[in-house]
Amino acid sequence: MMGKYLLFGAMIACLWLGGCDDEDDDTDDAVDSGVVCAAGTHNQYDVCVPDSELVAIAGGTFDMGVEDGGNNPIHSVTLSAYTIDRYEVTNIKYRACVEIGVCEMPSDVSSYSGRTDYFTSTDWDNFPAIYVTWQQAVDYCVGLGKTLPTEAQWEMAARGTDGGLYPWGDDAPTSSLANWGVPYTGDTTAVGSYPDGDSPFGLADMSGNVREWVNDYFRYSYYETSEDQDPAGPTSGTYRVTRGGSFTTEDDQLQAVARAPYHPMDTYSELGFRCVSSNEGGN
Ligand SMILES: [Ca+2]
Repeated sequence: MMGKYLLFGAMIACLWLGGCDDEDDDTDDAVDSGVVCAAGTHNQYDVCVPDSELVAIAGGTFDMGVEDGGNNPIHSVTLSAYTIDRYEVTNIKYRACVEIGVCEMPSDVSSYSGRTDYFTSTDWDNFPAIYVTWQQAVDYCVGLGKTLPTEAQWEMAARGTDGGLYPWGDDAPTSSLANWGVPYTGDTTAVGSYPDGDSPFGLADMSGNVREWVNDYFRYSYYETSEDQDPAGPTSGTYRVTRGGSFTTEDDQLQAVARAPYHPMDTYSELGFRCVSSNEGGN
Protein backbone atom coordinates (compact mmCIF):
# COMPACT_ATOMS: atom_id res chain seq x y z
CA MET A 1 0.00 0.00 0.00
CA MET A 2 2.85 2.35 0.77
CA GLY A 3 4.03 1.96 -2.82
CA LYS A 4 0.63 3.09 -4.04
CA TYR A 5 0.79 6.18 -1.83
CA LEU A 6 4.24 7.07 -3.12
CA LEU A 7 3.15 6.61 -6.72
CA PHE A 8 0.02 8.67 -6.07
CA GLY A 9 2.13 11.46 -4.65
CA ALA A 10 4.37 11.39 -7.70
CA MET A 11 1.36 11.46 -10.02
CA ILE A 12 -0.14 14.47 -8.27
CA ALA A 13 3.22 16.24 -8.34
CA CYS A 14 3.28 15.68 -12.09
CA LEU A 15 -0.19 17.20 -12.42
CA TRP A 16 0.91 20.24 -10.44
CA LEU A 17 4.09 20.65 -12.41
CA GLY A 18 2.46 20.10 -15.79
CA GLY A 19 4.43 16.95 -16.61
CA CYS A 20 7.46 15.06 -15.34
CA ASP A 21 9.43 14.56 -18.55
CA ASP A 22 11.60 17.64 -18.10
CA GLU A 23 13.66 17.24 -14.97
CA ASP A 24 14.99 20.75 -15.35
CA ASP A 25 11.54 22.34 -15.37
CA ASP A 26 12.04 25.50 -13.34
CA THR A 27 8.49 25.25 -11.99
CA ASP A 28 10.09 23.04 -9.33
CA ASP A 29 11.62 26.17 -7.90
CA ALA A 30 8.18 27.76 -7.53
CA VAL A 31 6.86 24.78 -5.58
CA ASP A 32 9.91 24.43 -3.38
CA SER A 33 10.31 28.11 -2.68
CA GLY A 34 7.17 28.52 -0.56
CA VAL A 35 6.50 32.24 -0.44
CA VAL A 36 9.52 33.57 -2.34
CA CYS A 37 7.88 36.20 -4.50
CA ALA A 38 10.37 35.85 -7.30
CA ALA A 39 8.29 32.80 -8.14
CA GLY A 40 4.96 34.38 -7.36
CA THR A 41 2.78 37.45 -7.71
CA HIS A 42 1.44 40.10 -5.37
CA ASN A 43 -2.31 39.85 -4.91
CA GLN A 44 -4.82 42.61 -4.23
CA TYR A 45 -3.65 42.76 -0.59
CA ASP A 46 -0.03 43.19 -1.71
CA VAL A 47 0.71 39.77 -0.26
CA CYS A 48 3.10 37.55 -2.18
CA VAL A 49 1.34 34.41 -3.40
CA PRO A 50 3.54 31.70 -4.89
CA ASP A 51 2.76 30.43 -8.38
CA SER A 52 2.23 26.97 -6.98
CA GLU A 53 -0.88 25.28 -5.75
CA LEU A 54 0.38 25.23 -2.17
CA VAL A 55 0.25 28.20 0.18
CA ALA A 56 2.53 28.30 3.22
CA ILE A 57 0.97 30.06 6.21
CA ALA A 58 3.40 31.11 8.90
CA GLY A 59 0.94 30.55 11.73
CA GLY A 60 0.22 33.10 14.43
CA THR A 61 -2.71 34.32 16.50
CA PHE A 62 -6.13 35.38 15.31
CA ASP A 63 -9.62 35.93 16.70
CA MET A 64 -11.82 32.98 15.71
CA GLY A 65 -15.60 33.19 15.48
CA VAL A 66 -18.07 36.05 15.84
CA GLU A 67 -20.26 37.28 18.68
CA ASP A 68 -23.54 36.04 17.30
CA GLY A 69 -25.02 33.60 14.84
CA GLY A 70 -23.98 30.47 16.73
CA ASN A 71 -20.30 30.84 15.90
CA ASN A 72 -19.44 32.40 19.22
CA PRO A 73 -17.81 33.41 21.43
CA ILE A 74 -14.91 35.09 19.71
CA HIS A 75 -11.80 33.46 21.09
CA SER A 76 -8.10 33.91 20.47
CA VAL A 77 -6.42 30.97 18.72
CA THR A 78 -2.74 30.44 17.98
CA LEU A 79 -1.71 28.12 15.16
CA SER A 80 1.61 26.57 14.23
CA ALA A 81 2.84 26.99 10.66
CA TYR A 82 1.10 24.91 8.00
CA THR A 83 0.71 24.57 4.25
CA ILE A 84 -2.71 24.46 2.62
CA ASP A 85 -3.99 23.77 -0.88
CA ARG A 86 -4.67 26.98 -2.77
CA TYR A 87 -7.60 25.36 -4.58
CA GLU A 88 -10.34 22.88 -3.81
CA VAL A 89 -9.23 19.36 -4.84
CA THR A 90 -10.15 18.95 -8.50
CA ASN A 91 -11.57 16.07 -10.53
CA ILE A 92 -8.29 15.42 -12.35
CA LYS A 93 -6.44 15.05 -9.06
CA TYR A 94 -9.09 12.90 -7.40
CA ARG A 95 -9.26 10.70 -10.55
CA ALA A 96 -5.51 10.10 -10.29
CA CYS A 97 -6.05 8.90 -6.74
CA VAL A 98 -8.86 6.55 -7.84
CA GLU A 99 -6.83 5.18 -10.74
CA ILE A 100 -3.94 4.22 -8.48
CA GLY A 101 -6.30 2.43 -6.09
CA VAL A 102 -5.86 4.70 -3.08
CA CYS A 103 -9.21 6.51 -3.34
CA GLU A 104 -12.75 5.27 -3.86
CA MET A 105 -14.98 6.54 -6.65
CA PRO A 106 -17.34 9.40 -5.77
CA SER A 107 -20.87 8.20 -5.08
CA ASP A 108 -22.11 9.95 -8.26
CA VAL A 109 -20.19 10.95 -11.40
CA SER A 110 -22.64 13.69 -12.44
CA SER A 111 -23.09 17.20 -11.09
CA TYR A 112 -26.04 19.20 -9.83
CA SER A 113 -27.12 20.65 -13.18
CA GLY A 114 -26.93 17.33 -15.03
CA ARG A 115 -23.36 17.17 -16.34
CA THR A 116 -23.52 13.39 -16.61
CA ASP A 117 -19.77 12.98 -17.23
CA TYR A 118 -18.66 15.49 -14.60
CA PHE A 119 -16.15 13.17 -12.91
CA THR A 120 -15.17 11.06 -15.92
CA SER A 121 -14.65 13.64 -18.70
CA THR A 122 -11.59 15.82 -19.07
CA ASP A 123 -14.01 18.70 -19.76
CA TRP A 124 -14.34 19.10 -16.01
CA ASP A 125 -10.74 18.38 -14.99
CA ASN A 126 -10.26 21.64 -13.12
CA PHE A 127 -13.60 21.67 -11.42
CA PRO A 128 -13.90 20.61 -7.76
CA ALA A 129 -14.33 16.94 -6.89
CA ILE A 130 -17.74 16.33 -5.28
CA TYR A 131 -19.85 13.47 -3.91
CA VAL A 132 -17.11 12.27 -1.55
CA THR A 133 -17.61 11.29 2.07
CA TRP A 134 -15.56 12.73 4.89
CA GLN A 135 -13.49 9.51 5.03
CA GLN A 136 -12.91 9.54 1.27
CA ALA A 137 -11.63 13.09 1.58
CA VAL A 138 -9.34 11.99 4.41
CA ASP A 139 -8.06 9.07 2.31
CA TYR A 140 -7.12 11.42 -0.52
CA CYS A 141 -5.24 13.78 1.78
CA VAL A 142 -3.47 10.96 3.65
CA GLY A 143 -2.40 9.52 0.30
CA LEU A 144 -0.37 12.70 -0.17
CA GLY A 145 0.98 12.73 3.36
CA LYS A 146 -1.50 15.42 4.35
CA THR A 147 -4.70 15.75 6.38
CA LEU A 148 -7.93 17.68 6.21
CA PRO A 149 -7.57 21.15 7.78
CA THR A 150 -8.83 21.72 11.28
CA GLU A 151 -11.60 24.27 11.63
CA ALA A 152 -9.07 26.72 13.00
CA GLN A 153 -6.62 26.18 10.14
CA TRP A 154 -9.42 26.61 7.62
CA GLU A 155 -10.71 29.80 9.26
CA MET A 156 -7.31 31.48 9.54
CA ALA A 157 -6.59 30.58 5.91
CA ALA A 158 -9.95 32.07 4.90
CA ARG A 159 -9.85 35.29 6.95
CA GLY A 160 -6.21 36.03 7.56
CA THR A 161 -5.24 37.39 10.95
CA ASP A 162 -7.22 40.65 10.64
CA GLY A 163 -10.55 38.93 11.04
CA GLY A 164 -12.62 39.86 8.00
CA LEU A 165 -16.08 38.37 7.89
CA TYR A 166 -15.39 37.02 4.38
CA PRO A 167 -12.13 36.11 2.62
CA TRP A 168 -12.15 39.51 0.88
CA GLY A 169 -13.04 41.53 4.00
CA ASP A 170 -16.32 42.69 5.52
CA ASP A 171 -18.18 43.78 2.39
CA ALA A 172 -21.23 41.78 1.38
CA PRO A 173 -20.69 39.18 -1.35
CA THR A 174 -21.28 40.01 -5.01
CA SER A 175 -21.40 38.00 -8.23
CA SER A 176 -17.73 38.81 -8.91
CA LEU A 177 -16.40 37.60 -5.54
CA ALA A 178 -17.66 34.02 -5.36
CA ASN A 179 -19.78 31.32 -6.95
CA TRP A 180 -22.70 31.39 -4.52
CA GLY A 181 -26.47 31.36 -4.45
CA VAL A 182 -27.07 34.95 -5.52
CA PRO A 183 -27.25 35.10 -8.49
CA TYR A 184 -27.79 31.38 -8.70
CA THR A 185 -25.20 29.92 -11.10
CA GLY A 186 -26.65 26.44 -10.79
CA ASP A 187 -23.45 24.41 -10.50
CA THR A 188 -19.73 24.35 -9.74
CA THR A 189 -17.23 26.51 -11.61
CA ALA A 190 -13.58 25.82 -12.39
CA VAL A 191 -11.48 26.39 -9.30
CA GLY A 192 -9.94 29.86 -9.12
CA SER A 193 -12.61 31.51 -11.27
CA TYR A 194 -13.21 34.32 -8.77
CA PRO A 195 -9.76 35.80 -8.01
CA ASP A 196 -11.27 39.03 -6.63
CA GLY A 197 -12.63 36.91 -3.79
CA ASP A 198 -9.33 35.29 -2.84
CA SER A 199 -8.40 35.22 0.84
CA PRO A 200 -5.59 37.43 2.17
CA PHE A 201 -3.24 34.46 1.75
CA GLY A 202 -4.29 33.98 -1.87
CA LEU A 203 -6.54 30.96 -1.39
CA ALA A 204 -9.29 30.57 -3.97
CA ASP A 205 -12.97 29.76 -3.42
CA MET A 206 -12.80 29.71 0.37
CA SER A 207 -16.29 31.18 0.12
CA GLY A 208 -18.55 29.40 -2.30
CA ASN A 209 -18.17 27.01 -5.24
CA VAL A 210 -18.25 23.89 -3.04
CA ARG A 211 -18.43 23.81 0.74
CA GLU A 212 -15.49 21.96 2.23
CA TRP A 213 -15.05 19.12 4.70
CA VAL A 214 -12.74 19.93 7.60
CA ASN A 215 -11.34 17.47 10.10
CA ASP A 216 -13.21 18.45 13.27
CA TYR A 217 -16.26 16.86 14.80
CA PHE A 218 -19.05 19.40 15.09
CA ARG A 219 -20.17 20.59 18.51
CA TYR A 220 -22.32 23.68 18.68
CA SER A 221 -20.76 24.91 21.92
CA TYR A 222 -17.17 23.92 21.16
CA TYR A 223 -15.92 27.50 21.06
CA GLU A 224 -16.76 27.87 24.77
CA THR A 225 -14.13 25.26 25.67
CA SER A 226 -11.74 25.31 22.71
CA GLU A 227 -8.04 25.07 23.39
CA ASP A 228 -6.18 28.19 22.39
CA GLN A 229 -3.14 26.47 20.81
CA ASP A 230 -3.72 24.41 17.66
CA PRO A 231 -7.27 23.34 18.60
CA ALA A 232 -8.26 20.03 16.99
CA GLY A 233 -11.96 20.03 17.77
CA PRO A 234 -14.07 17.80 20.02
CA THR A 235 -12.79 14.26 20.56
CA SER A 236 -16.09 12.67 19.56
CA GLY A 237 -19.34 13.49 17.83
CA THR A 238 -21.84 12.46 15.19
CA TYR A 239 -21.26 15.13 12.56
CA ARG A 240 -18.20 16.69 10.96
CA VAL A 241 -17.85 20.37 10.17
CA THR A 242 -18.09 21.85 6.69
CA ARG A 243 -17.01 25.36 5.82
CA GLY A 244 -17.44 28.12 3.28
CA GLY A 245 -20.84 27.57 1.70
CA SER A 246 -21.37 26.70 -1.95
CA PHE A 247 -23.03 27.62 -5.22
CA THR A 248 -26.35 26.81 -3.55
CA THR A 249 -26.03 28.92 -0.40
CA GLU A 250 -26.68 32.50 0.60
CA ASP A 251 -24.78 35.07 2.60
CA ASP A 252 -24.89 33.42 6.02
CA GLN A 253 -23.09 30.24 4.90
CA LEU A 254 -20.67 32.17 2.73
CA GLN A 255 -19.09 33.89 5.72
CA ALA A 256 -15.61 32.70 6.66
CA VAL A 257 -16.81 32.16 10.23
CA ALA A 258 -19.81 30.00 9.31
CA ARG A 259 -19.88 26.37 10.46
CA ALA A 260 -22.26 23.72 9.14
CA PRO A 261 -22.56 20.12 10.44
CA TYR A 262 -22.81 17.31 7.86
CA HIS A 263 -23.01 13.57 8.49
CA PRO A 264 -19.63 12.09 7.52
CA MET A 265 -21.18 9.32 5.40
CA ASP A 266 -23.26 11.71 3.30
CA THR A 267 -22.19 13.00 -0.10
CA TYR A 268 -23.48 16.02 -2.00
CA SER A 269 -23.11 17.80 -5.31
CA GLU A 270 -22.03 20.94 -3.43
CA LEU A 271 -19.51 19.39 -1.00
CA GLY A 272 -15.78 18.98 -1.67
CA PHE A 273 -12.54 19.57 0.23
CA ARG A 274 -8.90 20.70 0.27
CA CYS A 275 -5.90 19.40 2.26
CA VAL A 276 -3.24 20.76 4.60
CA SER A 277 0.24 19.70 5.61
CA SER A 278 2.39 20.64 8.56
CA ASN A 279 5.35 20.03 6.30
CA GLU A 280 6.08 23.37 4.69
CA GLY A 281 6.14 22.95 0.94
CA GLY A 282 3.91 19.87 1.09
CA ASN A 283 3.88 17.19 -1.57
CA1 LIG B 1 -15.11 26.42 -1.37
